[in-house]
Amino acid sequence: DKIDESIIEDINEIIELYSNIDLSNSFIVAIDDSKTQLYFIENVLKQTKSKYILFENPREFIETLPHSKPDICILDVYMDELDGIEVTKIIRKYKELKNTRIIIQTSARENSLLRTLMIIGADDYIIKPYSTEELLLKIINNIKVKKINDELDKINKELFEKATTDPLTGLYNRRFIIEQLNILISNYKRYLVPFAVMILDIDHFKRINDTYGHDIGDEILINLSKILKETLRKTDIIGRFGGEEFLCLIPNTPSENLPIIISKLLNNIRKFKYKYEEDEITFTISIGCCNFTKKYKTDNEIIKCADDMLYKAKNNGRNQAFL
Ligand code: GH3
Ligand code: MG
Ligand code: MG
Ligand code: MG
Repeated sequence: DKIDESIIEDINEIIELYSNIDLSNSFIVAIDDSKTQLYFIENVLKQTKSKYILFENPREFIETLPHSKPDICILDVYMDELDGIEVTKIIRKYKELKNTRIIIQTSARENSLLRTLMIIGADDYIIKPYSTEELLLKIINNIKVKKINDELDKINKELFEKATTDPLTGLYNRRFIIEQLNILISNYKRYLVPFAVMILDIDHFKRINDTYGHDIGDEILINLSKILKETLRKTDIIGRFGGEEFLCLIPNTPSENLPIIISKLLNNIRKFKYKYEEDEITFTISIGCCNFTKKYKTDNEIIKCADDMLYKAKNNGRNQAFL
């Protein structure tokens, strides 16, 4: 049915009817060097109840990035300080703003301009002069797309985490760590980027389970994971390989630095105490470590090398490393 304008005067009613979305949580930014145009846009934004900020100077807007995270940027093309094309390019450099919708307003429908807009990653355009309803329609539709894209990102992130993470410790799981190992192997073959593979295993872990129970065993695994994260670098890839065995990939570390990292790790674990009733539970680990070199062809070969070293460490009395 045709909606009679006289019946629906309140813009919010239109928004609700048309979109079923609440714009009050949306954040919209408009950048235009013309005060009159900004005033017009403000009148529309005010009625949507969204949060908004207006900028006459595009540079002042750029300074708020990427923290300000607008849902929509309404940008004028021609501005003295910095044109809408340049502003769009800057927004698109921030990966945290990849879903921010960019609506360009222009007074000419030039194909060369439209082509440029597509190339630089603008999402939409609106021809000046436009009406309140035109701008409103653009805002509502772009907010819808923004929300859908945010939702998809969230789902993807959750799926990725599920597929790559060990639920008990939050470390990477075996599958992901093997994938990463193969990436490092390719990088080594192509660019000779060095890396080391380290396998570590808790000594006599069965005793901890037998003495204190499986749940306390789990706590020890969680605490060991924390120590690994704290001791190794952010660029190191730490995974739970299975049971009480962990695999760490250490890229870009000269082999002479490996003993330093390893002794730091062994020390931090020796110092650790888990308080349980009257007891203080301690544990040790054994480590096998290998640098990747030309003599290895596959992931299995380098893992076997680290495993052989681990075996030596165990046989030599545990609580130590072989490399
Ligand atoms: P070693 O020094 O030779 O490594 O002795 P160990 O006792 O650590 O080795 P073993 O392989 O005999 O036992 C490993 C134990 O780890 C047995 C198993 O029940 C326990 N384990 C494996 N996964 C988990 C887990 O997720 N939680 C707990 N609590 N225990 C686990
Ligand atoms: Mg202008
Ligand atoms: Mg063990
Ligand atoms: Mg084991």
